[in-house]
Amino acid sequence: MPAMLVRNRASEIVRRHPRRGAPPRHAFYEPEVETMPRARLARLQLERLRRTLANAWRNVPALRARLHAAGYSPGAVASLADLAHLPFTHKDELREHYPFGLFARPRDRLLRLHASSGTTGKPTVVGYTRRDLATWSALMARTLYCAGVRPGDVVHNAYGYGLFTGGLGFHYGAERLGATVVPVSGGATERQVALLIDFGARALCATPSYALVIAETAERMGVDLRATNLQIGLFGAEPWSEQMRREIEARLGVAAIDNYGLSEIMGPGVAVECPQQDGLHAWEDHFLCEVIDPATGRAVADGEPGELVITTLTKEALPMIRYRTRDVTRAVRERCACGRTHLRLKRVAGRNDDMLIVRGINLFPSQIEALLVGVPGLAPHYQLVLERKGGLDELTVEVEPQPGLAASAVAALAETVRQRIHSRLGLRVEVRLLEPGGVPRSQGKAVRVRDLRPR
Ligand code: DLL
Repeated sequence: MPAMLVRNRASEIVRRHPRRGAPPRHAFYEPEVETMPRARLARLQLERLRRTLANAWRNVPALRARLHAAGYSPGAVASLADLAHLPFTHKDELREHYPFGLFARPRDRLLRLHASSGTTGKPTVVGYTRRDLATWSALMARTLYCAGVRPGDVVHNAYGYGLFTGGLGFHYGAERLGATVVPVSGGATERQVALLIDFGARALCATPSYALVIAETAERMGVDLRATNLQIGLFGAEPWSEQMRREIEARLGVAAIDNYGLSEIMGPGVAVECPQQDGLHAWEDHFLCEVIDPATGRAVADGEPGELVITTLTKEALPMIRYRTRDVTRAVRERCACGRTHLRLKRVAGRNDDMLIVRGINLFPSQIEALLVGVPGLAPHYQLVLERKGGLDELTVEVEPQPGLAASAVAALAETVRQRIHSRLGLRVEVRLLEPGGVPRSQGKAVRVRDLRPR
Protein backbone atom coordinates (compact mmCIF):
# COMPACT_ATOMS: atom_id res chain seq x y z
CA MET A 1 0.00 0.00 0.00
CA PRO A 2 1.53 3.40 -0.91
CA ALA A 3 2.50 5.94 1.75
CA MET A 4 0.11 8.84 2.31
CA LEU A 5 0.83 12.49 2.92
CA VAL A 6 -0.90 13.61 6.12
CA ARG A 7 -0.64 16.43 8.64
CA ASN A 8 0.83 15.60 12.04
CA ARG A 9 -0.18 17.32 15.29
CA ALA A 10 2.23 20.19 14.63
CA SER A 11 0.51 20.72 11.27
CA GLU A 12 3.56 19.59 9.31
CA ILE A 13 3.01 17.48 6.24
CA VAL A 14 4.59 14.06 6.74
CA ARG A 15 4.65 10.76 4.92
CA ARG A 16 2.79 7.98 6.72
CA HIS A 17 2.75 4.29 5.89
CA PRO A 18 -0.58 2.67 6.63
CA ARG A 19 -0.56 -0.12 9.21
CA ARG A 20 0.00 -3.49 7.61
CA GLY A 21 -3.35 -5.19 7.09
CA ALA A 22 -5.27 -1.99 7.80
CA PRO A 23 -8.18 -1.43 5.44
CA PRO A 24 -7.52 1.26 2.84
CA ARG A 25 -8.79 4.71 3.84
CA HIS A 26 -11.06 4.88 0.83
CA ALA A 27 -13.05 2.03 2.38
CA PHE A 28 -14.62 4.64 4.67
CA TYR A 29 -16.62 7.80 4.15
CA GLU A 30 -15.47 9.29 7.46
CA PRO A 31 -12.44 7.19 8.44
CA GLU A 32 -11.82 9.05 11.72
CA VAL A 33 -15.28 8.32 13.12
CA GLU A 34 -15.95 4.97 11.53
CA THR A 35 -12.73 3.46 12.89
CA MET A 36 -12.59 5.48 16.12
CA PRO A 37 -11.09 3.50 19.01
CA ARG A 38 -13.85 2.33 21.38
CA ALA A 39 -12.60 4.33 24.35
CA ARG A 40 -12.72 7.56 22.37
CA LEU A 41 -16.10 6.68 20.95
CA ALA A 42 -17.40 6.15 24.50
CA ARG A 43 -16.08 9.57 25.59
CA LEU A 44 -17.77 11.18 22.60
CA GLN A 45 -21.02 9.38 23.41
CA LEU A 46 -20.98 10.50 27.03
CA GLU A 47 -20.39 14.12 26.08
CA ARG A 48 -23.21 13.98 23.52
CA LEU A 49 -25.53 12.11 25.88
CA ARG A 50 -25.16 14.89 28.44
CA ARG A 51 -25.96 17.47 25.79
CA THR A 52 -29.02 15.48 24.67
CA LEU A 53 -30.30 15.22 28.23
CA ALA A 54 -29.77 18.94 28.77
CA ASN A 55 -31.72 19.63 25.57
CA ALA A 56 -34.61 17.41 26.68
CA TRP A 57 -34.60 18.83 30.23
CA ARG A 58 -34.59 22.43 29.10
CA ASN A 59 -36.96 22.22 26.14
CA VAL A 60 -39.42 19.32 26.54
CA PRO A 61 -41.63 19.69 29.64
CA ALA A 62 -43.03 16.15 29.27
CA LEU A 63 -39.53 14.66 29.23
CA ARG A 64 -38.36 16.87 32.09
CA ALA A 65 -41.27 15.62 34.21
CA ARG A 66 -40.43 11.98 33.49
CA LEU A 67 -36.70 12.47 34.08
CA HIS A 68 -37.45 14.32 37.31
CA ALA A 69 -39.78 11.54 38.49
CA ALA A 70 -36.98 9.03 37.84
CA GLY A 71 -34.65 11.02 40.13
CA TYR A 72 -32.58 12.56 37.36
CA SER A 73 -31.26 16.08 37.67
CA PRO A 74 -29.01 17.95 35.24
CA GLY A 75 -25.42 16.75 35.53
CA ALA A 76 -26.45 13.48 37.17
CA VAL A 77 -25.07 11.29 34.38
CA ALA A 78 -21.43 10.59 35.23
CA SER A 79 -20.90 7.61 32.95
CA LEU A 80 -22.62 5.75 30.13
CA ALA A 81 -23.66 3.09 32.66
CA ASP A 82 -25.93 5.68 34.31
CA LEU A 83 -28.13 5.51 31.24
CA ALA A 84 -29.68 2.36 32.72
CA HIS A 85 -31.31 4.52 35.44
CA LEU A 86 -33.15 6.73 32.98
CA PRO A 87 -36.77 6.01 32.02
CA PHE A 88 -37.68 4.44 28.68
CA THR A 89 -39.65 6.27 26.00
CA HIS A 90 -42.48 4.32 24.33
CA LYS A 91 -44.14 4.90 20.96
CA ASP A 92 -47.44 5.71 22.74
CA GLU A 93 -45.86 8.82 24.22
CA LEU A 94 -45.35 10.24 20.74
CA ARG A 95 -49.05 9.65 20.07
CA GLU A 96 -50.08 11.12 23.43
CA HIS A 97 -48.21 14.31 22.65
CA TYR A 98 -49.45 14.45 19.05
CA PRO A 99 -48.44 16.31 17.00
CA PHE A 100 -45.56 18.43 18.35
CA GLY A 101 -45.57 17.90 22.13
CA LEU A 102 -42.21 16.11 22.37
CA PHE A 103 -40.36 18.56 20.15
CA ALA A 104 -37.44 20.39 21.72
CA ARG A 105 -37.64 23.24 19.24
CA PRO A 106 -40.56 25.54 18.37
CA ARG A 107 -42.46 24.55 15.24
CA ASP A 108 -41.09 27.50 13.27
CA ARG A 109 -37.53 26.17 13.71
CA LEU A 110 -38.46 22.91 11.96
CA LEU A 111 -37.77 22.53 8.27
CA ARG A 112 -39.45 19.17 7.72
CA LEU A 113 -42.04 16.85 9.20
CA HIS A 114 -42.41 13.13 8.52
CA ALA A 115 -45.02 10.76 9.90
CA SER A 116 -45.68 7.07 10.08
CA SER A 117 -49.21 6.04 9.24
CA GLY A 118 -49.95 3.89 12.28
CA THR A 119 -52.59 1.26 11.72
CA THR A 120 -54.63 2.40 14.72
CA GLY A 121 -55.15 5.88 16.07
CA LYS A 122 -53.01 8.89 15.40
CA PRO A 123 -49.83 8.82 13.35
CA THR A 124 -46.44 9.45 14.91
CA VAL A 125 -45.02 12.75 13.79
CA VAL A 126 -41.31 13.52 13.72
CA GLY A 127 -39.59 16.83 12.96
CA TYR A 128 -36.16 18.05 11.90
CA THR A 129 -34.26 21.31 12.31
CA ARG A 130 -31.86 22.48 9.62
CA ARG A 131 -29.02 20.86 11.55
CA ASP A 132 -30.96 17.60 11.98
CA LEU A 133 -31.47 17.43 8.21
CA ALA A 134 -27.76 18.06 7.62
CA THR A 135 -26.84 15.34 10.14
CA TRP A 136 -29.27 12.93 8.50
CA SER A 137 -27.97 13.52 4.96
CA ALA A 138 -24.39 13.10 6.14
CA LEU A 139 -25.29 9.84 7.88
CA MET A 140 -27.14 8.62 4.81
CA ALA A 141 -24.10 9.46 2.67
CA ARG A 142 -22.00 7.41 5.11
CA THR A 143 -24.57 4.61 4.94
CA LEU A 144 -24.57 4.52 1.13
CA TYR A 145 -20.77 4.64 1.02
CA CYS A 146 -20.54 1.81 3.53
CA ALA A 147 -22.73 -0.27 1.22
CA GLY A 148 -20.33 0.41 -1.65
CA VAL A 149 -21.92 3.40 -3.41
CA ARG A 150 -19.41 6.00 -4.64
CA PRO A 151 -19.62 9.62 -5.86
CA GLY A 152 -20.61 9.67 -9.51
CA ASP A 153 -22.73 6.50 -9.28
CA VAL A 154 -26.35 6.51 -10.43
CA VAL A 155 -28.62 5.69 -7.49
CA HIS A 156 -32.12 4.49 -8.41
CA ASN A 157 -34.28 5.34 -5.41
CA ALA A 158 -37.47 3.25 -5.36
CA TYR A 159 -38.28 3.92 -1.70
CA GLY A 160 -41.57 5.76 -1.35
CA TYR A 161 -41.36 9.56 -1.36
CA GLY A 162 -43.69 11.38 1.02
CA LEU A 163 -44.33 11.20 4.73
CA PHE A 164 -42.36 7.92 4.83
CA THR A 165 -38.70 8.67 5.62
CA GLY A 166 -37.27 6.18 3.09
CA GLY A 167 -37.57 8.23 -0.11
CA LEU A 168 -36.27 11.60 1.04
CA GLY A 169 -33.77 10.03 3.44
CA PHE A 170 -31.99 8.16 0.65
CA HIS A 171 -32.49 11.04 -1.76
CA TYR A 172 -30.60 13.66 0.22
CA GLY A 173 -27.97 11.13 1.32
CA ALA A 174 -27.20 10.19 -2.28
CA GLU A 175 -26.97 13.87 -3.29
CA ARG A 176 -24.75 14.62 -0.32
CA LEU A 177 -22.45 11.78 -1.37
CA GLY A 178 -22.17 13.22 -4.87
CA ALA A 179 -24.14 10.48 -6.61
CA THR A 180 -26.77 11.04 -9.31
CA VAL A 181 -30.10 10.22 -7.74
CA VAL A 182 -33.09 9.01 -9.75
CA PRO A 183 -36.14 9.81 -7.57
CA VAL A 184 -38.59 7.27 -8.97
CA SER A 185 -40.36 6.25 -5.73
CA GLY A 186 -42.40 3.00 -5.78
CA GLY A 187 -44.76 1.77 -8.52
CA ALA A 188 -44.94 1.74 -12.35
CA THR A 189 -42.50 -1.14 -12.22
CA GLU A 190 -42.03 -1.66 -15.95
CA ARG A 191 -40.90 1.94 -16.26
CA GLN A 192 -38.52 1.37 -13.33
CA VAL A 193 -36.91 -1.52 -15.20
CA ALA A 194 -36.46 0.65 -18.30
CA LEU A 195 -34.94 3.50 -16.27
CA LEU A 196 -32.59 1.15 -14.41
CA ILE A 197 -31.13 0.14 -17.76
CA ASP A 198 -31.29 3.49 -19.60
CA PHE A 199 -29.71 5.55 -16.79
CA GLY A 200 -27.15 2.87 -15.92
CA ALA A 201 -27.97 2.67 -12.20
CA ARG A 202 -25.22 1.10 -10.08
CA ALA A 203 -27.30 1.07 -6.91
CA LEU A 204 -30.95 0.28 -6.26
CA CYS A 205 -32.65 1.41 -3.04
CA ALA A 206 -35.97 -0.30 -2.22
CA THR A 207 -37.71 -2.54 0.25
CA PRO A 208 -36.60 -6.15 -0.31
CA SER A 209 -40.16 -7.12 -1.23
CA TYR A 210 -40.31 -4.43 -3.91
CA ALA A 211 -36.84 -5.39 -5.17
CA LEU A 212 -38.27 -8.83 -5.80
CA VAL A 213 -41.19 -7.32 -7.72
CA ILE A 214 -38.69 -5.40 -9.86
CA ALA A 215 -36.76 -8.63 -10.52
CA GLU A 216 -39.95 -10.47 -11.42
CA THR A 217 -41.15 -7.68 -13.72
CA ALA A 218 -37.79 -7.52 -15.51
CA GLU A 219 -37.88 -11.28 -16.10
CA ARG A 220 -41.40 -11.02 -17.49
CA MET A 221 -40.21 -8.25 -19.82
CA GLY A 222 -37.36 -10.48 -20.98
CA VAL A 223 -34.75 -8.17 -19.43
CA ASP A 224 -31.74 -9.60 -17.60
CA LEU A 225 -30.83 -7.03 -14.95
CA ARG A 226 -27.77 -9.11 -14.05
CA ALA A 227 -26.24 -8.06 -17.32
CA THR A 228 -26.59 -4.32 -16.56
CA ASN A 229 -24.51 -1.89 -14.52
CA LEU A 230 -26.51 -2.70 -11.38
CA GLN A 231 -24.22 -3.95 -8.60
CA ILE A 232 -25.55 -2.88 -5.20
CA GLY A 233 -28.96 -3.10 -3.56
CA LEU A 234 -29.72 -1.20 -0.35
CA PHE A 235 -32.71 -3.03 1.02
CA GLY A 236 -34.47 -2.40 4.31
CA ALA A 237 -37.52 -0.91 6.05
CA GLU A 238 -39.01 -4.37 6.65
CA PRO A 239 -37.84 -7.74 7.98
CA TRP A 240 -36.36 -10.13 5.44
CA SER A 241 -34.52 -13.39 5.68
CA GLU A 242 -31.05 -14.52 4.62
CA GLN A 243 -32.75 -16.83 2.10
CA MET A 244 -34.56 -13.83 0.60
CA ARG A 245 -31.21 -12.02 0.35
CA ARG A 246 -29.71 -14.87 -1.70
CA GLU A 247 -32.81 -15.02 -3.90
CA ILE A 248 -32.67 -11.28 -4.67
CA GLU A 249 -28.90 -11.37 -5.21
CA ALA A 250 -29.24 -14.21 -7.70
CA ARG A 251 -32.08 -12.59 -9.62
CA LEU A 252 -30.83 -8.99 -9.71
CA GLY A 253 -27.09 -9.70 -9.77
CA VAL A 254 -26.38 -7.34 -6.87
CA ALA A 255 -24.78 -7.45 -3.45
CA ALA A 256 -27.91 -7.04 -1.31
CA ILE A 257 -27.07 -4.85 1.68
CA ASP A 258 -29.40 -4.68 4.68
CA ASN A 259 -30.04 -1.29 6.25
CA TYR A 260 -32.12 -0.38 9.24
CA GLY A 261 -33.74 2.69 10.67
CA LEU A 262 -36.97 4.09 12.04
CA SER A 263 -38.70 7.46 11.84
CA GLU A 264 -38.80 8.05 15.58
CA ILE A 265 -35.00 7.92 15.72
CA MET A 266 -34.30 9.62 12.37
CA GLY A 267 -35.40 7.42 9.46
CA PRO A 268 -33.06 5.20 7.43
CA GLY A 269 -29.36 5.58 8.25
CA VAL A 270 -29.31 4.20 11.79
CA ALA A 271 -27.44 0.99 10.87
CA VAL A 272 -26.17 -0.64 7.69
CA GLU A 273 -24.17 -3.66 6.62
CA CYS A 274 -20.69 -3.28 5.20
CA PRO A 275 -19.69 -5.54 2.30
CA GLN A 276 -18.93 -8.31 4.87
CA GLN A 277 -22.73 -8.72 5.16
CA ASP A 278 -22.30 -9.90 8.72
CA GLY A 279 -24.40 -7.60 10.87
CA LEU A 280 -25.37 -3.95 10.53
CA HIS A 281 -23.00 -1.28 11.89
CA ALA A 282 -25.03 1.06 14.08
CA TRP A 283 -23.62 4.58 13.81
CA GLU A 284 -22.71 4.92 17.45
CA ASP A 285 -21.44 8.49 17.27
CA HIS A 286 -25.12 9.44 16.79
CA PHE A 287 -27.04 6.62 18.49
CA LEU A 288 -26.54 4.82 21.77
CA CYS A 289 -27.80 1.25 21.44
CA GLU A 290 -28.88 -1.11 24.18
CA VAL A 291 -30.42 -4.56 23.80
CA ILE A 292 -32.74 -5.40 26.65
CA ASP A 293 -35.03 -8.13 27.88
CA PRO A 294 -38.45 -6.58 27.12
CA ALA A 295 -39.98 -8.19 30.21
CA THR A 296 -37.46 -6.93 32.80
CA GLY A 297 -36.04 -3.90 30.99
CA ARG A 298 -32.52 -5.10 31.85
CA ALA A 299 -29.66 -5.47 29.38
CA VAL A 300 -29.15 -8.94 27.91
CA ALA A 301 -25.63 -10.32 27.40
CA ASP A 302 -23.89 -9.43 24.13
CA GLY A 303 -24.99 -11.77 21.35
CA GLU A 304 -28.30 -12.61 23.06
CA PRO A 305 -31.58 -11.65 21.41
CA GLY A 306 -33.55 -8.80 22.89
CA GLU A 307 -35.33 -5.54 22.16
CA LEU A 308 -33.29 -2.74 20.69
CA VAL A 309 -33.43 0.51 22.68
CA ILE A 310 -31.93 3.64 21.14
CA THR A 311 -30.96 7.01 22.60
CA THR A 312 -30.24 9.74 20.07
CA LEU A 313 -27.03 11.70 20.66
CA THR A 314 -27.21 14.55 18.18
CA LYS A 315 -30.88 15.22 17.42
CA GLU A 316 -32.02 18.78 18.12
CA ALA A 317 -35.74 18.75 17.35
CA LEU A 318 -36.70 15.36 18.70
CA PRO A 319 -34.25 13.96 21.23
CA MET A 320 -35.19 10.39 22.12
CA ILE A 321 -34.14 8.92 25.42
CA ARG A 322 -34.07 5.12 25.62
CA TYR A 323 -36.63 4.67 22.86
CA ARG A 324 -38.18 1.19 22.88
CA THR A 325 -38.03 0.22 19.19
CA ARG A 326 -39.75 -3.15 19.83
CA ASP A 327 -37.37 -4.55 17.19
CA VAL A 328 -35.71 -7.83 18.09
CA THR A 329 -31.99 -8.13 17.37
CA ARG A 330 -28.62 -9.16 18.84
CA ALA A 331 -25.62 -6.89 19.39
CA VAL A 332 -22.14 -8.03 18.40
CA ARG A 333 -19.24 -6.01 19.75
CA GLU A 334 -16.33 -7.96 18.23
CA ARG A 335 -14.35 -5.94 15.73
CA CYS A 336 -15.58 -6.40 12.15
CA ALA A 337 -13.14 -7.45 9.43
CA CYS A 338 -13.97 -4.23 7.57
CA GLY A 339 -12.14 -2.19 10.23
CA ARG A 340 -15.14 -0.25 11.52
CA THR A 341 -15.32 -0.13 15.30
CA HIS A 342 -19.06 0.57 15.58
CA LEU A 343 -21.05 -2.33 17.02
CA ARG A 344 -23.04 -4.59 14.75
CA LEU A 345 -26.72 -5.43 15.07
CA LYS A 346 -27.77 -8.78 13.69
CA ARG A 347 -30.57 -8.83 11.13
CA VAL A 348 -33.82 -7.61 12.74
CA ALA A 349 -36.20 -10.57 12.71
CA GLY A 350 -39.24 -8.40 13.35
CA ARG A 351 -40.96 -6.33 16.02
CA ASN A 352 -41.88 -8.12 19.18
CA ASP A 353 -45.49 -7.07 18.63
CA ASP A 354 -45.43 -8.65 15.14
CA MET A 355 -44.54 -11.98 16.66
CA LEU A 356 -47.25 -14.54 15.98
CA ILE A 357 -48.28 -16.93 18.70
CA VAL A 358 -49.99 -19.87 17.10
CA ARG A 359 -51.01 -22.70 19.40
CA GLY A 360 -48.25 -21.86 21.83
CA ILE A 361 -45.53 -21.49 19.22
CA ASN A 362 -43.95 -18.05 18.88
CA LEU A 363 -42.65 -17.11 15.48
CA PHE A 364 -41.91 -14.17 13.24
CA PRO A 365 -43.25 -14.15 9.67
CA SER A 366 -39.62 -13.91 8.49
CA GLN A 367 -38.99 -17.39 9.97
CA ILE A 368 -41.67 -18.82 7.69
CA GLU A 369 -40.20 -16.82 4.81
CA ALA A 370 -36.83 -18.47 5.37
CA LEU A 371 -38.49 -21.87 4.87
CA LEU A 372 -40.42 -20.89 1.75
CA VAL A 373 -37.78 -19.10 -0.29
CA GLY A 374 -35.76 -21.55 -2.31
CA VAL A 375 -38.30 -24.40 -2.36
CA PRO A 376 -38.01 -25.66 -5.97
CA GLY A 377 -40.99 -24.57 -8.05
CA LEU A 378 -42.29 -22.12 -5.42
CA ALA A 379 -42.32 -18.36 -6.07
CA PRO A 380 -40.83 -16.32 -3.18
CA HIS A 381 -44.08 -14.46 -2.46
CA TYR A 382 -46.27 -15.29 0.51
CA GLN A 383 -48.87 -14.06 2.95
CA LEU A 384 -49.87 -15.53 6.29
CA VAL A 385 -53.54 -15.65 7.24
CA LEU A 386 -54.54 -16.02 10.89
CA GLU A 387 -58.04 -17.22 11.71
CA ARG A 388 -59.80 -18.58 14.75
CA LYS A 389 -61.60 -21.87 14.17
CA GLY A 390 -63.36 -23.72 16.98
CA GLY A 391 -61.58 -21.57 19.57
CA LEU A 392 -58.14 -22.37 18.17
CA ASP A 393 -55.84 -20.17 16.11
CA GLU A 394 -55.13 -21.51 12.63
CA LEU A 395 -52.36 -20.34 10.37
CA THR A 396 -52.75 -20.56 6.61
CA VAL A 397 -49.75 -19.92 4.41
CA GLU A 398 -50.69 -18.54 1.01
CA VAL A 399 -48.09 -19.18 -1.66
CA GLU A 400 -47.96 -19.57 -5.41
CA PRO A 401 -46.05 -21.74 -7.88
CA GLN A 402 -43.50 -20.28 -10.23
CA PRO A 403 -45.13 -19.42 -13.56
CA GLY A 404 -45.09 -22.29 -16.05
CA LEU A 405 -44.53 -25.02 -13.47
CA ALA A 406 -45.84 -28.42 -14.64
CA ALA A 407 -49.21 -29.37 -13.12
CA SER A 408 -47.74 -32.55 -11.59
CA ALA A 409 -45.12 -30.51 -9.71
CA VAL A 410 -47.73 -27.95 -8.60
CA ALA A 411 -49.81 -30.67 -6.98
CA ALA A 412 -46.94 -31.67 -4.68
CA LEU A 413 -45.97 -28.13 -3.64
CA ALA A 414 -48.52 -27.58 -0.87
CA GLU A 415 -47.55 -30.80 0.88
CA THR A 416 -43.82 -29.98 0.60
CA VAL A 417 -44.40 -26.60 2.25
CA ARG A 418 -46.65 -28.08 4.96
CA GLN A 419 -44.05 -30.68 5.86
CA ARG A 420 -41.17 -28.26 5.79
CA ILE A 421 -42.89 -25.91 8.25
CA HIS A 422 -43.96 -28.77 10.48
CA SER A 423 -40.52 -30.34 10.63
CA ARG A 424 -38.61 -27.08 11.22
CA LEU A 425 -41.03 -25.16 13.45
CA GLY A 426 -43.17 -27.93 14.88
CA LEU A 427 -46.25 -26.14 13.62
CA ARG A 428 -49.10 -27.59 11.60
CA VAL A 429 -50.34 -25.07 9.04
CA GLU A 430 -52.74 -25.02 6.13
CA VAL A 431 -51.12 -24.22 2.81
CA ARG A 432 -53.22 -22.49 0.15
CA LEU A 433 -51.71 -22.55 -3.30
CA LEU A 434 -52.82 -19.53 -5.34
CA GLU A 435 -52.46 -18.91 -9.06
CA PRO A 436 -49.13 -17.39 -10.16
CA GLY A 437 -49.36 -13.67 -9.29
CA GLY A 438 -52.11 -14.37 -6.72
CA VAL A 439 -50.15 -13.19 -3.66
CA PRO A 440 -50.43 -9.37 -3.44
CA ARG A 441 -47.23 -7.58 -4.53
CA SER A 442 -45.95 -4.59 -2.59
CA GLN A 443 -44.51 -1.27 -3.73
CA GLY A 444 -43.19 -0.51 -0.27
CA LYS A 445 -43.44 -2.46 2.94
CA ALA A 446 -45.05 -5.85 2.24
CA VAL A 447 -48.10 -6.86 4.25
CA ARG A 448 -47.09 -10.32 5.43
CA VAL A 449 -49.97 -11.09 7.79
CA ARG A 450 -53.75 -10.92 7.41
CA ASP A 451 -55.15 -11.32 10.87
CA LEU A 452 -58.82 -12.33 10.52
CA ARG A 453 -59.27 -13.35 14.16
CA PRO A 454 -62.21 -11.66 15.93
CA ARG A 455 -61.04 -8.82 18.19
O1 DLL B 1 -38.74 1.99 7.66
C1 DLL B 1 -37.04 3.71 7.79
C2 DLL B 1 -36.28 3.03 6.73
C3 DLL B 1 -36.47 3.40 5.41
C4 DLL B 1 -35.32 2.05 7.03
C5 DLL B 1 -35.73 2.80 4.40
C6 DLL B 1 -34.59 1.46 6.04
C7 DLL B 1 -34.80 1.82 4.70
P1 DLL B 1 -40.45 3.37 9.71
O2 DLL B 1 -41.45 3.44 8.62
O3 DLL B 1 -40.63 4.25 10.90
O4 DLL B 1 -39.02 3.72 9.17
O5 DLL B 1 -40.40 1.86 10.16
C8 DLL B 1 -39.43 1.44 11.08
O6 DLL B 1 -39.38 -0.81 10.17
O7 DLL B 1 -38.86 -0.26 13.65
C9 DLL B 1 -38.50 -2.01 11.97
O8 DLL B 1 -39.57 -2.68 12.60
C10 DLL B 1 -38.70 -2.02 10.48
N1 DLL B 1 -37.40 -2.05 9.78
C11 DLL B 1 -36.72 -1.01 9.26
N2 DLL B 1 -35.58 -1.45 8.68
C12 DLL B 1 -35.55 -2.79 8.86
C13 DLL B 1 -34.63 -3.83 8.50
C14 DLL B 1 -38.34 3.03 8.17
N3 DLL B 1 -33.53 -3.60 7.80
C15 DLL B 1 -39.58 -0.03 11.35
N4 DLL B 1 -34.93 -5.11 8.90
C16 DLL B 1 -38.52 -0.53 12.32
C17 DLL B 1 -36.06 -5.38 9.59
C18 DLL B 1 -36.71 -3.17 9.58
N5 DLL B 1 -36.96 -4.45 9.93
